[in-house]
Formats: sequence, structure tokens, C-alpha cells
Amino acid sequence: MTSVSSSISTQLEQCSFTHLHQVDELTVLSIKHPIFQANIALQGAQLLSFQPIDQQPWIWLSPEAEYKQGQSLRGGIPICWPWFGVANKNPQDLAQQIQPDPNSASSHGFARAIDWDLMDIQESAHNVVLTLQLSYSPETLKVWPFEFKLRCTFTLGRTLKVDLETENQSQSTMKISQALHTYFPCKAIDNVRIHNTASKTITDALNGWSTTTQAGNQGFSGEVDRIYHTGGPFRLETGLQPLTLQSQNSHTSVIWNPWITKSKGLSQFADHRYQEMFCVETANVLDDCKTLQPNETTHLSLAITPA
Ligand code: TA6
Repeated sequence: MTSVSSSISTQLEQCSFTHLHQVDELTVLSIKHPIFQANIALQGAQLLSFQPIDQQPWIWLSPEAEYKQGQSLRGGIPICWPWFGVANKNPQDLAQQIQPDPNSASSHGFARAIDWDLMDIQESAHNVVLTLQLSYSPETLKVWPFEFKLRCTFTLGRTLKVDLETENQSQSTMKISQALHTYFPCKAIDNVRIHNTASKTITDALNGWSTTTQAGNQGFSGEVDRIYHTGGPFRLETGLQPLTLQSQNSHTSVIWNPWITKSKGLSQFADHRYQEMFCVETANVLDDCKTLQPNETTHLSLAITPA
């Protein structure tokens, strides 16, 4: 089990709704609150589940998810940082920061695959606020030669809020791309509609990263992997609880469904799972990457509410 500080251990002993438990190789925060339940893995500060009492889950997690050290789980809200997607599909000045070679770097950065520290838990009758932190280390410096501090704050209650703060603690300029890679459940993928996407500008990863305009509101009748040049808000019509996804300080959003062929090659994902999920990822990518001067911070936030 990942160790927590003595002050956090003391806090946990006084918590009414939050406790730590081990699931296979991972340490998971389990929150059973009168108005919601949620789980967050310390590895990657990855929210795995969120379900208001007497509602269906708002977040999708693969039934094939594996709780193993060094790999994010398929589903929930993986934190993609300090780069999004394939490293050398990022702006060149960003990719060149990755050591020893961006071509050999893993997709979606490293923050989602290493343990974060639990820093604070605040419980109330209305919500639970949890803060997790990731600081640079000798291991991260080998890949990403910057001193940094990440703080992720989850505010869970009648809404689901996530705030990811990045602080550049190095003495040089640091450029990042990032995303809160949220997986949503749906009753039937063919009937999903993501409202407020019609007429928006998109960059299509499946069409040579070409930029075009989306015709009607986004639905799914095949593989979709595209960057919308907007941070929303989006209304998600899923056949389950309709949801609204809002963002702060994001002007790009990635919409993804692997469909049949890609599903067959995806880890932690049975071939038919594309029928029950889709992603809308709150991002800073392409022209929306963030350049931080020494001691500068930036926030990327999302809020999910009933529509
Ligand atoms: O968000 C879209 C995407 O970049 C897809 O291209 C696909 O790779 C997906 O993320 C999942 O990536 P992962 O590394 O978690 O399997």
C-alpha cells in the first residue's frame, strides 16, 4: 500500500466518509458520502468512479480495468500531463523538452502512471474536497527536465469538479499540453449526442490532422478522434443521466470513441465496450498549449452537473 503522511493518517482516522483501501497493486480512496460515492486511485490521482445516490454512474470505468502499478486504468478521468497524446504530435518546441527522445515517450505523459501524495481531505454534509499533489523527482527529471508541482483538487457533491494546477518551479520556461481525459457511460453509443458541437472548428486525428468544421452535433457511427477548438460547455445526451460538462481555462476538447477495430487492440477493454462509453476530454492542446515562465502557475478545470 502506498504510504501516506502521518498528518494525513490522522485526518483519515477522523473522516466519516473517506477511507483508503488496497485494490490489487493500487491504493484507492473510497468515499461513501450520504449524497454520492466515489473512488480515486492515488496513482495518477485518477478518479475511477462517481455516482450520486439514487442515480446511475456519471463516469465510466472498464470492467476489464487492471489495478496495476505503472499504468492508468481504462476509464475514469486519467490526467494526461505534461503532454497529451503522442509526444511528437505536439508542437515541436514542446516535444523537444521530452528526454531522451520524444519518439520513445509514452502517450499522454507520465503523471497518470505514478503515485501522487494525498495532501488534504475536507468533509462536510454537502461535499468532500480532496487535494492530491505530484512533485518532480529524480525519475521525472530524467524525462521532463523541469522542477514542477501539480495539485489536483476534487470537489465532490451534487456536482463533480476537478481542478488541476501546474506550477513551474524551474528557472526556465516550460511548455505543456494536458487533458482531463474523462470517460462517460452511455446506454447505446448510436444514440449519443454531444450538444454545442455543431459548426465548431475541429482538427481530425483520423483525417491527417486536417482542420474542418463539424456539421451537426457530434454523434457516433464509427471511430471518432478529434479535437474541438472550444472548451464547451457541452450537453451530453447519453440515454442515461443527461449531463453538462463545463471547463475553465480550456479552449480545446478531445472527443473519442475507438469503435470496433481499435477496441480490439485496446488494453483493459473488451471488444464490445465501445458501445457503452465515449470520451470528452477537457484539454489544453494544439494552439491551446500552456507556456509557463519560472514560478508561473496555470489551472485546467472541469465541472460536471446534471443537465
Ligand atoms: O483521447 C484520444 C486518445 O488520444 C486516443 O487516440 C486513444 O489513444 C485514447 O486517447 C486512449 O489513449 P490510452 O493511452 O489511454 O490508451
